Amino acid sequence: MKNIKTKPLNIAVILPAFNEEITIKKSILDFYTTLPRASIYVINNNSSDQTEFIANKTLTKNKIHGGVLNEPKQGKGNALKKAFCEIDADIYLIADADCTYPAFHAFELIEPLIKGQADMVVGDRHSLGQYKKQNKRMFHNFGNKLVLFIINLLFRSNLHDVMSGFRALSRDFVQNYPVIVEGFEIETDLALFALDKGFRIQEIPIVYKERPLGSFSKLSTFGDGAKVVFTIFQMLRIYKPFFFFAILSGFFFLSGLLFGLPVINEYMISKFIYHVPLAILSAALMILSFIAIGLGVMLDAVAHQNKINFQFRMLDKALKNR
Ligand SMILES: Nc1nc2c(ncn2[C@@H]2O[C@H](COP(=O)(O)OP(=O)(O)OP(=O)(O)O)[C@@H](O)[C@H]2O)c(=O)[nH]1
Ligand SMILES: [Mg+2]
Repeated sequence: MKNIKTKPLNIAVILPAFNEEITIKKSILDFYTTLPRASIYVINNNSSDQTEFIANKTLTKNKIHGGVLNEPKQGKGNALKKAFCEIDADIYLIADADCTYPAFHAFELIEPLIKGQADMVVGDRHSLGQYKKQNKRMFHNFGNKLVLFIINLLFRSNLHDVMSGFRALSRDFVQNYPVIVEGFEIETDLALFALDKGFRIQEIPIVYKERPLGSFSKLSTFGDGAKVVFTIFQMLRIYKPFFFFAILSGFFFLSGLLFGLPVINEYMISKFIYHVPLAILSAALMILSFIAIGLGVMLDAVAHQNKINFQFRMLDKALKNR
């Protein structure tokens, strides 16, 4: 794929946009005002409105470095994949193109990366209580909190906002992050990958605004909520296999015990098994339980080895870059 060089500061502002004709111009100009030397890229995804035209016009008229990239495969994840593959920058600042994340926070987000204090800096919408106030969709707040709780529990982290669309990423992070999700699960996936691989995450409390009148959210509460839960499920299976298979094993074990107890009881009393199908079912569940825990142990070793390989690759790169 072709590499687009960003000059002169190598900061690329990435604005994924799908039908954002009402807000795209202001989004670009706000970031241009805050970071005049950054390149600004709009990643357009089959918008049927004037998004592409307005974005191109705004960038050209104001002589802003960057451009509009068109990604035919729908989804925010696909849009970011396009951006990470084609844009060469030292810092990637991602924001929505809907004016909900104030550009005046941009420097706060990239500063820890410039200083080398973090690999990912996230604009945290919750700590100032802004998201709850501005977002009128009850389930979003609940969904955010649930996902956050599970992630913090699993990774023993203390994050406040895993689903924020406003984040700055280092070049190192982007070069090592494989985008494997297509839609809005990308935010959760970014956070999980960073936690699992030991990248340094910093959160900056930010002000969050409601979408301006006339502009519409692309997020479907239940459809995208289900995808996020599925991503967590997948991540558990991949990153925490022992935990995942231990739960599965526990489930089989308890069911086996439940079906097996009457059979054992029967055998104790009459020294004979009358409920043969129940005994077979119970034995099968117990076998499944042992298979599951065995799988957990094996896959845990694989995950551990993957982590070691990943760290070696990073180390190798760092040594070569010296
Ligand atoms: N390129 C691209 N961008 C998308 C797609 N879906 C959403 N976006 C953009 O991603 C950003 C986030 O989408 P939103 O609809 O604002 O989702 P949200 O921020 O979770 O929801 P709100 O709280 O309503 O703002 C916006 O800039 C969208 O235009 C897509 O399929 N492709
Ligand atoms: Mg938004």
